[in-house]
Amino acid sequence: MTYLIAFGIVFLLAVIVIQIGKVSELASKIRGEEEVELQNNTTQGIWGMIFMVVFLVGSVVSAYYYKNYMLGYGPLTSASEHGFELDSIFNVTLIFTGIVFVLTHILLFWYAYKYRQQRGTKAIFFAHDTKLEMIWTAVPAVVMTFLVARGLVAWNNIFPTLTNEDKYIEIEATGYQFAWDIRYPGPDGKLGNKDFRLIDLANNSLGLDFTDEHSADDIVLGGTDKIVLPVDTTVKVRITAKDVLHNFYLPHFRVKMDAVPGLPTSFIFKPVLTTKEFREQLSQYPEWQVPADPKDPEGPKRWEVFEYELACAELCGKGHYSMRRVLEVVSRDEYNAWITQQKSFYMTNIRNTDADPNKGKRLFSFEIKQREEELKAEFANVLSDSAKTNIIPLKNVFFETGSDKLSDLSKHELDNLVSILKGRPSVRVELAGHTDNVGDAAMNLDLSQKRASGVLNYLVSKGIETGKLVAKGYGQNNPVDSNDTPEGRDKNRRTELKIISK
Ligand SMILES: [Cu+2]
Repeated sequence: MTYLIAFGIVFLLAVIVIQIGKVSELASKIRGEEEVELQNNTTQGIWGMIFMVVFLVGSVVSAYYYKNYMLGYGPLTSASEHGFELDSIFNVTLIFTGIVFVLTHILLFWYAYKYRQQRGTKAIFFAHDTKLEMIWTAVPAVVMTFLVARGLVAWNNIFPTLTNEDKYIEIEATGYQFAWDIRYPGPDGKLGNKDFRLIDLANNSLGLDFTDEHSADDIVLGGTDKIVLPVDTTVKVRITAKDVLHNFYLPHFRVKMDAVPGLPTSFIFKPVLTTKEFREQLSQYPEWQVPADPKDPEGPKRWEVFEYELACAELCGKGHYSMRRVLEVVSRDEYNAWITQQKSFYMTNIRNTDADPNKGKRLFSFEIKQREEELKAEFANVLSDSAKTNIIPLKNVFFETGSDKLSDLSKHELDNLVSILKGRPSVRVELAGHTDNVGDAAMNLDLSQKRASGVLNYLVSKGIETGKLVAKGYGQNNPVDSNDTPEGRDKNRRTELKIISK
């Protein structure tokens, strides 16, 4: 029905145009054709001039009226250091193109009016004018050279070569249909390796190489988590994509860079205004003092709910809009507090699962360090007067299956233990071996005794006096969990340390 009506309207309009044409044809026949054409030319020339004035005044007035809604003006000044320079380049370009814009429009309509066909005038014909050609080639060339040179200088300032001495944070943004994965380096400050061949959508969607220590402590922010960055700190963003072209766009920071599958790009910027400071800046402007939700006039104002945002500036598919992410810029202290709360992706999701290539084979230096702190704390706890237990499980002591041979990984835990025991010369401990209930009870008892002795021998070889140590095997007699599940049996096979005297 709608199509029918639209078709009807178009048809009627065509009929009207034809009829008007017929009427003016008749009129010109009555009045003389030339007279009518001259009259038309003058009328159209005058209307053209009126249009030009309305159009130019309208352009300037609307640009002025809406200036506070445009990036770079009013409240929307840059929130990053380099953004001010970029804005000034845009302003210079706007001045040049603005002059050309106004001049060409005035000339266009003025010429159409002034040189309209009049009685007794004749158009001049010339095919070529060298001077004119030179002027209109040289002027734009000079202006363009100036703009491009300025742009190049700015580009080099925006992309400095960062050295290790520059204190900067490097994060990584991976775009895919339809979200961003944001990766932060862990405490080591370095983003680890990744490899597209390791991508496994269930466990490792970024393809992180978990055998790289730098990857093992990396933090990955999921699809909707707020991105947090510290103020006054240089941030380098590595930008990649997994499927199609995306674009990493932080409008308030004047950061915009394509995210290209297979071709990593990057951007360097330094936020200079925290989210709070930017909101305060917005609160000075009437446009931002209105309620954020027009249906709730008592609710928070627009400036109060403002958030910096990351958008994908590439039409990458039908869920494109959902790539929006909130970014919060906070003080450095707040950032440090936030980042220490974030958990390593590997340690939280992968470590010691079947997807872990390091399971039982390797401990990372940060794990060893962390375990050292833990062991010290556990020791301090069992030696304190308020201690509720005198047992410390030696979590990282492992043996080869069915044997009393200590695995290499155990040495880290035992070396830590040696240094703690050396610092507490009065302490005597029992090393207790336990097994699960698989196999013969007598053999388990024997194995647990051998394993406890193995630990004792290792400690003695590192300089602990034999008199301070007792090794005792308990076999399968003291389970701490059910022997019916593999996880339970895993827990029951253990070596413990018991304080005999403080
Ligand atoms: Cu996208």
